[in-house]
Formats: sequence, structure tokens, C-alpha cells
Amino acid sequence: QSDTTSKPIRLNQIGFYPVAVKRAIVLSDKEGDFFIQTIQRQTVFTGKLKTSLKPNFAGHVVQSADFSAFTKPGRYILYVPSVGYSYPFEVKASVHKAVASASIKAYYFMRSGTPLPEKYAGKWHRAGGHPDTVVLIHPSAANEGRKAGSVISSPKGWYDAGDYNKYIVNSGITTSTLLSLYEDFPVYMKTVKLNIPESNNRIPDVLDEVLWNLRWMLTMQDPADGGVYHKLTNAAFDKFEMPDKDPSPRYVVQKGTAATLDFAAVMAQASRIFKQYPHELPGLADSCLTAAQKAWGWALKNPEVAYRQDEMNKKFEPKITTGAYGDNNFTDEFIWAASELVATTGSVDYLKNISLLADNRMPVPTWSQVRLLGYYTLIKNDITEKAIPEMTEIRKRLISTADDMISGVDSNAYQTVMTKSVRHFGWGSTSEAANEGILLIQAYKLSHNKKYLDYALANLDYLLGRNGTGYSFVTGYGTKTPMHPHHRPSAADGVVDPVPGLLVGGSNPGMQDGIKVPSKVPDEAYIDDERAYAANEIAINWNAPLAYLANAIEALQLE
Ligand code: 9MR
Repeated sequence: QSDTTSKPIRLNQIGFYPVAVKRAIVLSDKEGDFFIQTIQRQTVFTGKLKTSLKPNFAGHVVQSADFSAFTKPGRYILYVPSVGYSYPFEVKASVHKAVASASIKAYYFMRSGTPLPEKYAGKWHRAGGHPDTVVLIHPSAANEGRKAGSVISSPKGWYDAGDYNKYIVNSGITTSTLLSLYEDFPVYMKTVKLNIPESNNRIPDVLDEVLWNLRWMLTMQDPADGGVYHKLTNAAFDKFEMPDKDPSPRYVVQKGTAATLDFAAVMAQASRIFKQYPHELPGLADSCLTAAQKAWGWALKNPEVAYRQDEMNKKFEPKITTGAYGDNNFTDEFIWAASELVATTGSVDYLKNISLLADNRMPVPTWSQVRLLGYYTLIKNDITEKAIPEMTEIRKRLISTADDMISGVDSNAYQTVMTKSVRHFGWGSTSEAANEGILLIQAYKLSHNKKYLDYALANLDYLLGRNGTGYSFVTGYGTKTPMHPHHRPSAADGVVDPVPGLLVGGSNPGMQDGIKVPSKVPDEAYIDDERAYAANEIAINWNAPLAYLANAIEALQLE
């Protein structure tokens, strides 16, 4: 076992809906009975362990305990005589509501440029840092209007991850995923209260939180030509200190095609959504659309400007060594931005010269691969075949991709889509699980076939404990959760508990940080160590699909 202190019974440590699949995985080669018991050890349900068809990635035989037939709300443990007790869990309606809300509240804790008072942040209250009202134009970003060393104001936004920098590419998919959560589940999301400073205005809290980042993103566009700076950053990663202790100068660096198209996509989507709040946010929807169109124009003129940090550092000082988010294939970014602009404006002209189907791959979204974000948008905005002939094929592909994902899942050891293949375990693997969940939810929304939802829920189970490490990967939610995430405020604030609601990157045998993980088996390659940024960092683009998945499932179980 990767971690001998983890309980050998692996299950969602939060719990289960009364009427839904309920499954635990028992690391044992013995068949036999299992028991659901109350906390006072009264048996309320007895079932038979069933050997999983395939061994786990470590080659061990495991058992599955299915107690879907048990539906009575309460607080329980699962007992296997030869193995012992599980962590406690609940069976109840809305069982994921707290973790779902916390995964959005996490963005409040990630806010740059503002103090977090105790009233909203509890024991994690802190001083503000990185006001970013005086940000230097890096020589790589200079032009006639904005000379090297001149300054712009670029406040607000969310810190990217364990570091204090703000990257447009990663902000793009993150902000869009949260906007989509609202766009896809508006009725439920209007009820989600986060106790943030804006909670008493008339805008749903999730959108208020998005606005904190959107307003920063708007400042990252060069008004002269519409291009968007790749990132706002320190020259180098700073120490593990609180935000207000970091005095490093901040820079915006060169514009790039990926950043500019991701920006265009988010602004087009934001325009569509904030149009619903003309009185609360006068002019915002129009500003967003103008910004999107200007960015689109820049990208058409500059279709291949990759962000190559090493090349940049050969030419300019100071050298920039923070996260690169470098990408040099923009086919997917063009598809995404064009799709959002089509959905918002109704004009299919944006698709001129865009190969919407590109190749026949259907990659699960990541910061560098955003094609499906475009497809989701076209589908949910009911774009017709008449407007875009490829729509038939796009819908078909979404369903066949979801079908491929779920085929054979019940035979793998943990019985989740995530644990089907070792290829799913790279840097930020938890976000792969969550984004797979989103794809399945899109397939469910399109087909109304509930099987997709069951597997989306199983991937949430994966994130919350039914996995090869025995951890619930969300800080503060579950019994065994990360206590030492690679996250500067959590490390430096003097509070024992890390900032809550943060999803760590999770199992990754790559060890790019040089910290030895206790097991190299792909789904066990995890360590709760502050230095282990390749397995135990947190990041906004990982939290967003968790927020989508958990809140979508909460919304859907009420429907
Ligand atoms: O999530 C990113 C991952 O896909 C890359 O492989 C890795 C190395 O480039 O960078 C990750 O992103 C990090 C970013 O560069 C800086 N902030 C922290 C991010 C999460 O580790």
C-alpha cells in the first residue's frame, strides 16, 4: 500500500445520496460479508463483497462493497471483519452541498489585492497583498504606447495556485468553467450562498466571485491593439510567505495567441451571462463583448504567437522563471473562442476559416486543450444544423466519447472512469477526474440518459476518497485530507488547518518536484508534503471542475 496509515476501505468520505449508487472498495483478497453500521456499531445492512474483475494498478485483488440498496439517511461506518472499519460517512439528501459550496468559496481565499476579514475568512483571515496597481511593462511586452518600464494598473484576480502569480491562459478555462456552472444550473446556483463581501447584492455569489477575476482579466488587454498579455508575474517564484510580505516587482509579459483567444472566449461567454444583469452591472456585457471582439481581431492577425519563456529570456531582462503555461497549438483555442462568439452574437461568420471538427479526437479539457469547451457551448446554446452543419457530428461525438469513457468501467478495481487507465495520472490528475465528470454531465444533459450521471458521481467518489491513496483530495472535507498542500498562505499563516475547499493535484508518478512519493504506482503516487508541487499543489484550474462537478450533481439530484 502506498500509505499504510490509510484505511483499507476506500469510499467517498463525505457520503452518499439516499437513492444513488453507493460503493466502497476494500483492499483485500478475501470475499465475505460486509456490514453497514451506525456509529454505535448497530448493523443496519449486510451485503456480500464482490471481487473486482481486474486487480488494482499495484496488481492486488480488491473487493467491491455495493450498498446501493440501503437508503436510510443517517451517519454510518462500513465494517469488514477481516479488515476493520471505514471512516464515517453520511447518507442524506444534498450530501455534497457543503463541499460543493466550499469549492467555490475557495476562490475567495485565492483573491489577490484585498484583505480577507475574519467575517468572511474565519480563522484564515489575512492581510491583503499584491495590489497590482503599479505593474511594470516587461520589455517583451513593450510597444509604442506602453514602453518597457512604464506602468499599468492590473488589480484583483485570483492567485493561480500555490504561487502568487496571475496567468491568463489558466484563468481562461477556470473562469469559463465557473461561468458554465452558472449557465448550466442557474436555478440551483442562485441559491448557493458563500458568505463573501458581495453576498448581499442581487447577483448570485458564484458570479460575484467570477467578477473578481473577470475585472482583472479585462485589464490584461492592451487597449491599443486588443492583444492580451500572457501573465502578470513576479520574475521568480517567491518564498513561502504571506501575500503582504512579498515585495517583488510585478510584470506583464508578452502578448500571445493562446492568452488572447482564451480571453476572447471568456469575455464572449461573460457578455452572454452578464447581459441578464443590466441594472446591477450596467455596460459590463457590452464591454466584455467589445473586448472579446478586439481580442479576436488581434488573434486573426497574430495566429501563431506562442509563449516561449526560454526564448523570451534569451532576449529580455529580467528573466522570468515562473509558470510558463506554454502552448504552441492554437487550433483548439480558435475553436473555443469562435464558438463562444457565435453563441453570444448569433453570427456564424466567426467560423470562417475555422476547422470546427479539426481531427476526430475529443480530448478531456485542460488549460492547454480547450476544444471541448467550444463544443459544450454550441450544444447547450442549441445551435442548429442549419446554422452550423457540423452540429450533428459534434453531438454524436460527445455521446460516443461518453460511451467510450464508461465502457468497461465496472471491471476496473475502483470502478471509476478515472481509474480505467494509467494515462489519466499526470500533473493535476484530480482535474482530469473532475473534467471527465463534466463531460459525462454534458452527455447526460444532451441525452437524459442517467447512466452518465452515475459515472460522473463515481468520479466525485474518486476525488473524495475512493482511490488508490485513501485521501479525500479536498482540504477540510473528509476524514483523511491533505494537511500540507503546496500553497503559500496555508503554509505561512500559522493556522494548523490548511485553507479549506482546495483540491490538490493528486496522484502523479512524474515527481517533477524531486520529492519521492511512497509508491510509483500511478494512482498511488501521492504525498501530503508541502514541497511536493507536482502532487500536492492546489490550482484554480483544478478547483473549477471540482466546483462544477460537485455543484452540478447537487443541482441534478434535486431535479
Ligand atoms: O498545471 C500545470 C501543469 O499542467 C504543467 O505540467 C506544469 C509545468 O509546466 O505547470 C502546472 O501549472 C503550474 C503553473 O505553471 C504555475 N502555478 C502553479 C501551477 C500548478 O502546479
